[in-house]
Amino acid sequence: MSGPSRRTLLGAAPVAALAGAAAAQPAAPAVMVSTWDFGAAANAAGLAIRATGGSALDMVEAGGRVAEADESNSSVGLGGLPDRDGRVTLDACVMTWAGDIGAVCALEDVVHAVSVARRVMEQTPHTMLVGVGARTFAVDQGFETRNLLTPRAEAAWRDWLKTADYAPRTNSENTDWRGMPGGAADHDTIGLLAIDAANRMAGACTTSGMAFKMRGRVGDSPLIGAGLYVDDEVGGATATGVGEDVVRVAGAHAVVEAMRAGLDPTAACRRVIERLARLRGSKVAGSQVALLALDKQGRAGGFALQPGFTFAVTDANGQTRIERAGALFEPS
Ligand code: SD4
Repeated sequence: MSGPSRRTLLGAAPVAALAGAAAAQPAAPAVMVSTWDFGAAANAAGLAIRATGGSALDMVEAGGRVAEADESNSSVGLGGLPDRDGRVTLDACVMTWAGDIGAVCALEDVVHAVSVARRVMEQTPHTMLVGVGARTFAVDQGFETRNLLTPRAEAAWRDWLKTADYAPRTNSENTDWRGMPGGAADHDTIGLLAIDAANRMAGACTTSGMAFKMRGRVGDSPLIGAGLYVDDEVGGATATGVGEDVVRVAGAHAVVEAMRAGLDPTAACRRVIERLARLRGSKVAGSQVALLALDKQGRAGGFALQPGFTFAVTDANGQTRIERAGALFEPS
């Protein structure tokens, strides 16, 4: 992948430019960031909500819903690739400036997992619901059910069954994955962080998880502290990539704590990626983990194990740029 996907360039104006990891121009403070090229469309939805007085929570929920409704992306919501039993199961969470949190894991038959996670936060005494209980709750709350397995995702699953080789592919979010739906515009987990007009931050993360995972497997995305963390005094962080490795370092929380200690978002993400590499050595040599952070000053930054991680950064005027994160295993 050498630039933003064609769909991003065509479909999500105004995307200013693909900035290098060390972009020279001073950027306006960001008010919303999201993972991957796909984040541009999500940020546009979030900024529209912000302009009408919506909260940071409304912004990230709106952005997450864009990704969930887009059946051309193969790992969020509708059209997500299934587990190895052919079931699409969704994981999502939200976190607000006030430390309110909600999450769902292994949710089936409901497109907008991020909204169900929000409802868990707002309507229950709990912070997480899983599996059948999450689905029952969603139905009780009035969410519609439908089959999330699209013909393309089913075909990809049937193709995968021929080898049943479980091998997560680096940067499948942005790159062609032969035999997979989505092609050049394929995307994966979306993590979102936003600051509203009242200067409050919230975050969300939503995914169908790793393609062809074991039934019942949950990654980092719905886990507060791993896939997402927000601290309104400092900033927030979110993660994408191989969830098992994100969880090992409590990725998002570790990034926020590094920012609290004084690092800027890029350096904070880098510190946690380096920590993961020290911890796991050659075991992460072939995997992708990418971290994205936004601090309360509106500085955005990311860092990854492998090159290829991109993220969308949007300012208060709605101007979006796609940035390419630096990586630990950047070829020299
Ligand atoms: C997971 N972190 O379920 C997710 C997958 C992902 O980009 O982010 N892919 O492990």
